[in-house]
Amino acid sequence: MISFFTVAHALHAPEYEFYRGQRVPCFEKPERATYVLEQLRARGHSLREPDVDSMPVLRQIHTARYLNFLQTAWAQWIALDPANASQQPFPSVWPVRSLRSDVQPDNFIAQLGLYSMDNGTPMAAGTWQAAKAAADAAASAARVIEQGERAAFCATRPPGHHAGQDFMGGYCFLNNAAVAAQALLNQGKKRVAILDVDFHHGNGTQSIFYERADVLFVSLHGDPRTEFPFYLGHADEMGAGAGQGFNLNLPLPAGCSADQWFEALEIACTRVAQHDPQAVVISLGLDTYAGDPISKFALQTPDFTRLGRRIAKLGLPTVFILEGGYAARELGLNAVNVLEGFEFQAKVGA
Ligand code: SP5
Ligand code: ZN
Repeated sequence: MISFFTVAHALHAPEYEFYRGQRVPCFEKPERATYVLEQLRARGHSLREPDVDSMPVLRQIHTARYLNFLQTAWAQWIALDPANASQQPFPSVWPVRSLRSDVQPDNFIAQLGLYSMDNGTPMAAGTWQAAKAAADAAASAARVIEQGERAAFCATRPPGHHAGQDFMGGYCFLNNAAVAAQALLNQGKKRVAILDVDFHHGNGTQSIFYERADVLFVSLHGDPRTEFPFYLGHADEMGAGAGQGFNLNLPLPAGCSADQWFEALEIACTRVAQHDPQAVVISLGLDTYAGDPISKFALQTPDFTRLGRRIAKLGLPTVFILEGGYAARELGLNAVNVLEGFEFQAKVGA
């Protein structure tokens, strides 16, 4: 399968995030992509640069004022004080219930709060360029599917599934999985499914498609009662309006076994098949790995091969998009195991 990669990811390299009030090194770091690239090369996978401009699709997924903010954020930050070039901006105030989010403040930090769900999504000088390149990869992956490829993988960062229509969060800025799904629909496909297997609930993707029946969203993840993103991802969220019944959340207790996880995957895949989609997008978070430093599931490296095989059994054109996964060194191994499990099963037949 074709894997999309670009060195532009490295332009997003903030130094630190906050943990219990302290600055700690970022978990979502450039080495993540490097290790995936190394494994792809070592195991003979073909690599391609993104070659589709995602801007038209980004405008279908995100609001104009949010896209404008992201593109101009760093310049605004530097304009406040040239010394800010070596500092990271963080939001400090948010428009929660009863405060207005319809009026964009002039103050940059207030804008940052308006467009952020957390203080855990640091920006750097090249964040827009890196996030845009990852979205371009998602659009490029959709195009090769249109051209007849069975599957494609985006070995990209920053991730995307926490980013909503008009906000960043959880290390995410642009929703790459949503871009892939929308690009597949733009080709004339009538129904697409997104299967999100990241440890964390893909709140951004869910909310983008919550009132739509053309994109089914299915997610298995750590129970939001105890796990990030905390405020979305419960089992009773089933879609609204035209999208009623087209959202399925399978929250699992932190610390659950790999067996329990694969049982939930079976339910997820059954629902995807029932949707009868013309393509599936996999939000491929690998933070379900037992050795992940911020997550609490128990998958081992061979389990990722099994995951790839189960996805192939759906028998659908498939776009894989890298989301989380913070055991950087093992990330490459686990990611490529999913791809090779998929390819093996696709070859022997569903
Ligand atoms: C894409 C993705 O996986 N985003 C996850 C965002 C999680 N943000 C909260 C991180 C909290 C880190 N806690 C550190 C625990 C160290 N023991
Ligand atoms: Zn995650």
